[in-house]
Amino acid sequence: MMGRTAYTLFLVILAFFACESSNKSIDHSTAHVVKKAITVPSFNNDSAYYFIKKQVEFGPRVPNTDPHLRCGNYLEAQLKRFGAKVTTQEFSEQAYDGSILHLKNIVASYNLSAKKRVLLAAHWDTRPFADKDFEDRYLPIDGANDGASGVGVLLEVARILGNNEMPNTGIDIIFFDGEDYGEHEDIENVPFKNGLMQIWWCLGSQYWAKNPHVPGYAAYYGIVLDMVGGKNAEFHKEGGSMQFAPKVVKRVWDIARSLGYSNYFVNSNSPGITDDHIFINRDAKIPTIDIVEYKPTSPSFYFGDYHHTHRDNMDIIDKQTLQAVGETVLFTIYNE
Ligand code: AHN
Ligand code: ZN
Repeated sequence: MMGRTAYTLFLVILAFFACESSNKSIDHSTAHVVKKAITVPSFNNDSAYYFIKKQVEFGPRVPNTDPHLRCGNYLEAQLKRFGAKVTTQEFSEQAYDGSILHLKNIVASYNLSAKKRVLLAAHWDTRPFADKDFEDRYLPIDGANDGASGVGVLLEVARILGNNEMPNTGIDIIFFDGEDYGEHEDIENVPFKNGLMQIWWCLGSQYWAKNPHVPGYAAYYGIVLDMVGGKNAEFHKEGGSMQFAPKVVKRVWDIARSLGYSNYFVNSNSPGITDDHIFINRDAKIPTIDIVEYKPTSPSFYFGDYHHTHRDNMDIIDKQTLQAVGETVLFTIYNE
């Protein structure tokens, strides 16, 4: 892997040659605009792993429970510690079972003066049951991968942003609530709401996309992380991402390949999935991709076999996967 110093040097040399070659064909008095070489800081997978473990230790982060409340406060406090401007959105939504969920989206903003912004997101709530398990199918899960992994990687990105030179763009990190409160597998007829078809998943992103934390908020593009910590995970080019943001998919997959992570960021397509990126694309109109473990080769309907079971715990979290995802995201935002 290229070290920090080597990478900066590489950029400087690249800039030098860029000027050299153009000098041959054009007037020497022409001023050259060379983008300032910013060193991409290193991603610490131990740190990301620790942030995942911390979340899991609160207990399942199911809306309307104490672990959910306490974990939300922890996330806010961490982001403030890492120098972000933190905005929260508290709102209530009806769930598929008629209960009212008290939800909170948490937004961390960096480089406030930058007009060109990139959005990074993950969901911080966890599934209230293990409906794809064979046992205890009505007990909540740890959600180490489904939930905590994306947040863990982005907390590490926030820590890095707070301690290093900023990228050229502004960065907004959003932790969405209420993503995983969709109907239990046993429910045969998905309930309607006010006579209308309703998607009971992704309640936080659905709310934010219609009520952004800053009125008229715009971003150049967005990246959602979901289930990004599994051992030997494969990320395929997901249908919704390809429909709404094919250029962003290409850019991220190209960067992953240049870093040697083609075994994780596989050059293959997978079907679309209902996840937070869909609403960011559809309602907030920000081209957004989903980096999600959802693979055509999986025997359990595209998902990993831990998905929505009690096996989704710290045992399946792998630091090498976290490194591949974290480094790819960091290089993407620092090269904008
Ligand atoms: C559906 O299963 C419809 N959506 C999955 C989105 C999801 C759930 N991501 C993580 N957990
Ligand atoms: Zn889930």
